[in-house]
Amino acid sequence: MEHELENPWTLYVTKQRTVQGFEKSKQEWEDRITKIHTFVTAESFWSVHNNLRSPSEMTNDRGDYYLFKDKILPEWEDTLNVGGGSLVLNFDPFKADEVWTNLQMSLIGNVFPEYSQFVCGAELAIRKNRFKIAVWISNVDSDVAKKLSIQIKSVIEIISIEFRRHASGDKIEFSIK
Ligand code: M7G
Repeated sequence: MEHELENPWTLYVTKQRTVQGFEKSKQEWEDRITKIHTFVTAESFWSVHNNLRSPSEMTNDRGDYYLFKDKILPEWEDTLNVGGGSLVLNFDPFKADEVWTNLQMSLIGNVFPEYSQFVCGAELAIRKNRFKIAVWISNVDSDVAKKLSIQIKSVIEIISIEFRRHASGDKIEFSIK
């Protein structure tokens, strides 16, 4: 018997920018996003996951994966992302594979049920010699974002979590060690 997920989740990849140096519109961003698959069962998630290269095998690449709830696009402009932000996980780079796998597993497995309604998706950005892993959340109070961060930190081996609203540039709203 297959295990149905609480929510369908969709995995996307992005194509890299062809032109550097100026802000891209929503349409241009959407043109860079390609949908890989929508998962409704844990088994279908694993069958795709097991066939993708892990972050540690992509250290010379550049690209992004987004695993988002089915009805939410991985873009700041989506209604559920407006006012929201990213909980950016800070971790030992040698643990990138397990952090990314465990984060995806805990989201699709609904490990944070009190906060799952505020979770929009997860992002893995691969840049030369650097990874960024983040959870995108909707427009919630700092306090809710902090409580979710503490739960994430209790199940995933990370060093700290920082919260940045999409619209606030690089400003850190809080950091939890
Ligand atoms: P990147 O390659 O992710 O940047 O591109 P990095 O190398 O600094 O990590 C970042 C650029 O992608 C932004 O400056 C935007 O032009 C575009 N971009 C990224 N996201 C997540 C969005 C989005 O949600 N909406 C729009 N319109 N553009 C985005």
